[in-house]
Amino acid sequence: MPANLTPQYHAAEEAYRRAVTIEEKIDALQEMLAVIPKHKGTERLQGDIKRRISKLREEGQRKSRSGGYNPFHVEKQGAGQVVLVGYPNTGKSSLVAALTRAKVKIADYPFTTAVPTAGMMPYEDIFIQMVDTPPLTPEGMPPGLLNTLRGGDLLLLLLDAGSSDCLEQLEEMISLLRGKRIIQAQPNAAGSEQEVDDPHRIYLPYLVLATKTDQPESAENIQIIRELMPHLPLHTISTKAEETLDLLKKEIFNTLQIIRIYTKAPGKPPDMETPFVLKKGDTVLDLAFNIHRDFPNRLKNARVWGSSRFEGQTAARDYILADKDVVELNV
Ligand SMILES: Nc1nc2c(ncn2[C@@H]2O[C@H](COP(=O)(O)OP(=O)(O)OP(=O)(O)O)[C@@H](O)[C@H]2O)c(=O)[nH]1
Ligand SMILES: [Mg+2]
Repeated sequence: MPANLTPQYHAAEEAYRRAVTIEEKIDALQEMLAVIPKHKGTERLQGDIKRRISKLREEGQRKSRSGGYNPFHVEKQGAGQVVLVGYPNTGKSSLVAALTRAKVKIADYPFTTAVPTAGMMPYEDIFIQMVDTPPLTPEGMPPGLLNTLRGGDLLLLLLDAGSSDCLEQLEEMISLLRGKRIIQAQPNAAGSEQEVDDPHRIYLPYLVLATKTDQPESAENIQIIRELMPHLPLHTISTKAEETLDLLKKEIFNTLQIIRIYTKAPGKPPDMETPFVLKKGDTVLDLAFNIHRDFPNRLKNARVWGSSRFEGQTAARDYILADKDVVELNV
């Protein structure tokens, strides 16, 4: 008998495939079970889903009994999580050391880093989390790293611009990450539609960093990459040149698509110390949600300084905020 699976079922199945943690997997499987058409044709599939749920539950219980420590799970902190990825010796740990206070090991031999290590990078008045990772190889990636990458908000693909096989490494790395459906295909040409690998998938944004540009061979390699892949989001850095790191920080902030909002109480000066960090496109209502779950119910109106036409303009709940706006929420 044909199973006649519905779009809701396929959506839940897709969520299952995307799920990273045990909890997310169980949630998605339960949803699949809830929406699966209940007839003889799906009995085996229903049994299979139930078995998978109970196996995951056992796994979860085992993990929590043993403390559940997973070094490849990096708890998110700060305004965004940026995960570095690349072949051995490309300078991942050096970059994290240059941008944060994380204690990472740097060495001129490969496979120095064994597990992810996170540090916080100050950017103006916020902190962005930078995650150093163990290296990729042409054969693939260490078990667990896939989950670290999927958890990030932005990937930095590092490439040793001074090495003779850097173009090969770049192509292999992109094809490996595309194969794992973490990043999407390159745009074909300026302004053209992006090739869609899978419309249901959430791909991570990424920047390609050509590192060690203080090395003489790097200029030629970078020129070749620029000619061959003109649409690659390519940036060049050297941990020995502070100005390249400053530009990188700005680029990371822009690519994360976040905005900082400062709040003020009526009749009081704004708190310019600790901004709320929201996503580009977020509204007054999103800000209210961020402050307190039931704030939106009590919200009467808001006043905005910064992006509004005039200072202190009254703004509706759906007013789209901009970076560095000051907002007064009135209840
Ligand atoms: N000249 C130069 N050397 C660099 C730069 N960045 C890193 N290096 C050197 O490159 C070597 C490898 O650096 P790491 O930061 O350990 O590289 P990694 O990518 O973390 O290496 P794995 O942990 O093995 O994957 C070290 O000898 C660094 O000193 C740079 O910008 N310029
Ligand atoms: Mg390292």
